[in-house]
Amino acid sequence: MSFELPALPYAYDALAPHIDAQTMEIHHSKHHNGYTTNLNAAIKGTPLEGQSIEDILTTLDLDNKAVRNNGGGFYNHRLFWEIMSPDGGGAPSGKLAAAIDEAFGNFEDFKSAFSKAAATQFGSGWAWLCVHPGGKVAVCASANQDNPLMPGIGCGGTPILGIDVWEHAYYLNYQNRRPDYINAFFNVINWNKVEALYEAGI
Ligand code: MN3
Repeated sequence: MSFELPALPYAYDALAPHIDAQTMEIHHSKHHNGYTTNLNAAIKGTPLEGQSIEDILTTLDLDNKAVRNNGGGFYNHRLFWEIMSPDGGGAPSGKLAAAIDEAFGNFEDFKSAFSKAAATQFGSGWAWLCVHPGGKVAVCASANQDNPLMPGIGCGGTPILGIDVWEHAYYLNYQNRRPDYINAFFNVINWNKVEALYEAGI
């Protein structure tokens, strides 16, 4: 029983012009595929083999670099594909919208906080919107393929939205203009999915 690269829920060119087809194809078929293959190799024959990715990450020994990097990479990209859609954009509604308003004041201030976390993450990493027990939401960022499920990385909760700010996620189309990529990402956020993850994580 090993982890499998999940199929994208849309075509490689579906998110263009916000995220271009070549970036999506390389990102999914090379990068995500590599994390998946390397995760399987790292857990093979160990007590982690057969566990869910969530269980592996929430009990992770941060010194286990192979599982930290590749388990994080497997989980992070799987979430990333799901929370984007060619029909995305706009703003959340319902309980998630209320939680965002409570935490940030309004959607625009949330967008600013999330965008700042993504823009100022030094080097490779991710920015996240997480839900905490009781339903509060918060923004944080993590380095490399770390994510909020991992204990002790200084960014916690259950991730319901994440943006990959590794250069491989945007450099072909945006070069060094990470803020332009972050702005474009908001045009493809699948808020229906993020809301469902919020409801499941309350
Ligand atoms: Mn990536």
